Order: sequence, then C-alpha cells, then structure tokens
Amino acid sequence: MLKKAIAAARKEKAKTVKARITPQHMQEFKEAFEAVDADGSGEIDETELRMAMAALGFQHTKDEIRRMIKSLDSDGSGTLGFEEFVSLMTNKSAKKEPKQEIKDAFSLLDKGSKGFISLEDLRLAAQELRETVSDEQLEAMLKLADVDGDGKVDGTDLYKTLKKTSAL
Ligand SMILES: [Ca+2]
Ligand SMILES: [Ca+2]
Ligand SMILES: [Ca+2]
Repeated sequence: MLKKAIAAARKEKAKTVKARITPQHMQEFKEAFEAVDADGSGEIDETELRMAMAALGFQHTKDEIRRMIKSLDSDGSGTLGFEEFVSLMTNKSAKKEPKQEIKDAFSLLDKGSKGFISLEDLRLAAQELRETVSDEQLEAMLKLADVDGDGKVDGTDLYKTLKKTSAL
C-alpha cells in the first residue's frame, strides 16, 4: 500500500512538473541561459557550463561536465542550445527524488502535517486507495515502518522503510 501512496505522489508530482513550465518560467530559463552563455554565442559550451556550475557552488571535473553535456546534447553539436538547456533545468528540478518523492508521499499520508504518520492516517490512506486493510495489518505496517522504534513514523522512518523494502 505504501507503494501505491508513492505512485499517487509520483502522479501528482508529474502533473506539477508539467504545469510548472509556464511562460514565466520560460522567461526565467531564457535569462538563465543568457547568463550562462557568457560569450552570447547562443550555445553553452563546456567552459561556460563549468563556470556556471562553479558559480552555483557545484564543483565538477571537466569529464563530468562533458558527460553532462553529452547526455543532454540531443542534436550532437557538443554544446547546449536553449532547448537542451531547458531540458537540463527541468530535469534538475524534477530530480529532487527520491528524497523529495518520499517527502511528497509523507505529506500525502500525514494528514494535518503533524510530522508523523498515525494509524488513523494509514486508515484514511487505505480508504483513499480503496484498499481493504484491517487495523491489525495497518498496525503491523506502522510497526514495521517505525525503524527507530519511538512509536511514531516520521519522514526518516519512512525513508528507511521504503529503502529497505526497495519500493524506490
Ligand atoms: Ca557560448
Ligand atoms: Ca546541442
Ligand atoms: Ca520513529
């Protein structure tokens, strides 16, 4: 059932990612692109990308930068055009997972943002997902998910559990 909750969160997420690229964002991407394209050639080359990443506090080796460009360079020019740059930006914002995904799933489950998941939360989630699960099963699930055994399932517990059960 946890897997279903994750899948539901994933769906929600996909919606927001798609909806996220508004004209406003395109404008932002354009500005970012122009800022990175230091020589104004309309293409971002390795040096420009490396400088931009460094400015953001990311240290990448030349090889890493090259690989990054290669993975995004759909027209094979060896540099990033605007379209390719946009896919870099959108990939990046979608790539907060899996931690972000778990956070989404967690807040989906944690009704009222208590900071932990209760039996009642699971009961509601089961209802929403139209799953028939007995209270005993839900309790067992909670117990299983409470990795540190303090009686509450918080985000860290959920993360560890999902990692363990390799729902991710
Ligand atoms: Ca350039
Ligand atoms: Ca290219
Ligand atoms: Ca706990």
